[in-house]
Amino acid sequence: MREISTIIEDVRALKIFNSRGEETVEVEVETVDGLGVASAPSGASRGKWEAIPFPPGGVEESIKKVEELIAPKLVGMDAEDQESIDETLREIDGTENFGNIGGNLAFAISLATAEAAADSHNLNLFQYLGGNLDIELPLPLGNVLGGGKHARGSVPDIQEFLVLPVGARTFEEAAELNVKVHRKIGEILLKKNVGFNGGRGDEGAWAVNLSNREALDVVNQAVEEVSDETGRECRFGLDIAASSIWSEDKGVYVYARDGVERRPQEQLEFVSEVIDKYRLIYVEDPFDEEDFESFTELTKEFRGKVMICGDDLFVTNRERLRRGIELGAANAIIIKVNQIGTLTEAFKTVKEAKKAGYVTVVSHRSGETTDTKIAHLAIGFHSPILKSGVLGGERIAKINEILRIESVFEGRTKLSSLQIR
Ligand code: 2PG
Ligand code: MG
Repeated sequence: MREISTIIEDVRALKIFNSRGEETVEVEVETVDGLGVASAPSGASRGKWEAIPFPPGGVEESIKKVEELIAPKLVGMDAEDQESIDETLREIDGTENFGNIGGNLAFAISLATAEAAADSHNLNLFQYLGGNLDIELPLPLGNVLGGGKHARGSVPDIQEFLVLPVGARTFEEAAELNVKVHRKIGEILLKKNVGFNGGRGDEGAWAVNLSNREALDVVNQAVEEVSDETGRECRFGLDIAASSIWSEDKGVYVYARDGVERRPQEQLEFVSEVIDKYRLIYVEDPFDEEDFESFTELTKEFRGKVMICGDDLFVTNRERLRRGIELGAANAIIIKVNQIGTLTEAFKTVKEAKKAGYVTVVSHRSGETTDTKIAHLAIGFHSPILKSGVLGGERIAKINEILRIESVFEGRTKLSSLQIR
């Protein structure tokens, strides 16, 4: 019998649209024996230190670069040699932040390559990345109510209110609990006289005219009621996405919906008070992306109990994570491969984070496609949490993929156990 070949035969790129209707790129990598297809998501609340999504000429320029520069180099290379592929992308680009070919293009090529290698061996991507014996499924962290840059009009300034079904025993149960909380919030909002008409933001979370405090109360009520009704504990958390509300000029966080401004010290007090009052289990980006010091203060206060998570703070970048680890700035990290550009670099960041006892949270972006690879990354990286939406085709695609895996590999999967250090 002929040996399986993972040698790359073709790399193609195509312009497609994401869930916000923005242009993005889909890449196909073909090996002798397999095919990988990956498309790139895009953020709205992007970190300052992220890779540049596309070069100045946009998606068209990225595609042209695939044809002229990238495909000729990658064809003939081995898709299994992920590190060399990713290094080659770095070399072709020649900048620190993928300013030349675009971080989103690098992401799509890197992941399509991994999938092509997996497919050549007839393996699922998660098996190829993270083994087959011990299949740990992540807890879904689900966006149920939101505002900030992910919604329009008069909405809370806090970008995301996120439910975490900590009492679930299986992934199926966890996914169901998140849907129940989302639905429950809809019911509570209908009863309140707030002009609610079922509007949702970019990630399928309810977008409604509430103050930040009112939103906290509503989500808290829904989480408590669902926990009581099901006998399974749900908790919740926030992505404050504080860089989006930070005014560098004034030195304050601007809560426009509430007509309130908070200096960093006041922000620290506000976040601490909210964590205590609502028993939050998770807080992402509570401060501006440059304010490692405030992150450190907050983490000191809640270590071992609450996940203080860096997204814009770390941008999946190992150097920034190292600084955070030295300072004790967080105990959890968002992993978005397109923030850094390649699978190899994201994996190195994950490894470093785990070594330091951080909870890794593999995450979607606000502009998504129906690509399900982040579900495989979360499992393959043994990440305790997958941050995804609860509703919307492009969000539920990830959840459904894990449901399929849980069903197909019945008896060999377990829900990840969360340890907050
Ligand atoms: C975030 C993400 C995803 P965006 O801030 O965590 O929820 O948003 O993709 O817009 O950066
Ligand atoms: Mg975030």
